[in-house]
Amino acid sequence: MTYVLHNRLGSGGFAIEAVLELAEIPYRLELIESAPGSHLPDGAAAMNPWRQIPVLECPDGAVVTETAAILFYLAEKHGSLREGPNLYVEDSAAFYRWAVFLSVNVYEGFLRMVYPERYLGAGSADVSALRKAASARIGDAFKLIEDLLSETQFICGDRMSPVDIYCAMLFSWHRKRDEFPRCIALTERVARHPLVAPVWRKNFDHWLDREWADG
Ligand SMILES: N[C@@H](CCC(=O)N[C@@H](CS)C(=O)NCC(=O)O)C(=O)O
Repeated sequence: MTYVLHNRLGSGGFAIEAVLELAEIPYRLELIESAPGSHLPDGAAAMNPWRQIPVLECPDGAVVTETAAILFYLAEKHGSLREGPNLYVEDSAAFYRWAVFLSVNVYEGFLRMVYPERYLGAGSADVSALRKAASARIGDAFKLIEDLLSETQFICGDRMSPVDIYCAMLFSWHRKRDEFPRCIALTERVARHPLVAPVWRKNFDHWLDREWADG
């Protein structure tokens, strides 16, 4: 049995698929037919009661959800995520720290923007205030990453790690990019990597800016 990655095009499973490619780990992709930004169909609850993707089914039958947890799990099982030719974790404290940081502050922020009804009390109409605050908070988080990238080329050092792939995906979803030139450069490096570019195009070309992967 091999890994089975459940995703839908344009969604968070991109980061896992790109990492599996870079780490040269065999997997099968199961795509859910659903538009990015919509709710997942009822059947999704069978694999993850929280009804979110990505979901990774492992060869031993384990099921892992939550993007950061999937990255940690794969890094524990496969040296090619930590010390491989395409991915390298120079600083494991940074790896754990920034992967969780991205999950709780950035990914969760996007969910506030996309699914505001989940975060507002019943009857509240202040969707635009919530979206504005979430976008500002996401910007604050990217400012920290931007500052970090003034010292190293990538988030965990001078080599690309799984956390860079995760960050590039999230940054490509952010609309206010001009003040983050280092995050732009990081995203371009990730999107244009020969092993990542086909996955990037497959996921994002139809609804996000094309320029990242076209280089
Ligand atoms: N905390 C989760 C968030 C995953 C997530 O929000 N996935 C989105 C797709 S990008 C999703 O499943 N959306 C459907 C929904 O929330 O109903 C993670 O880090 O993996």
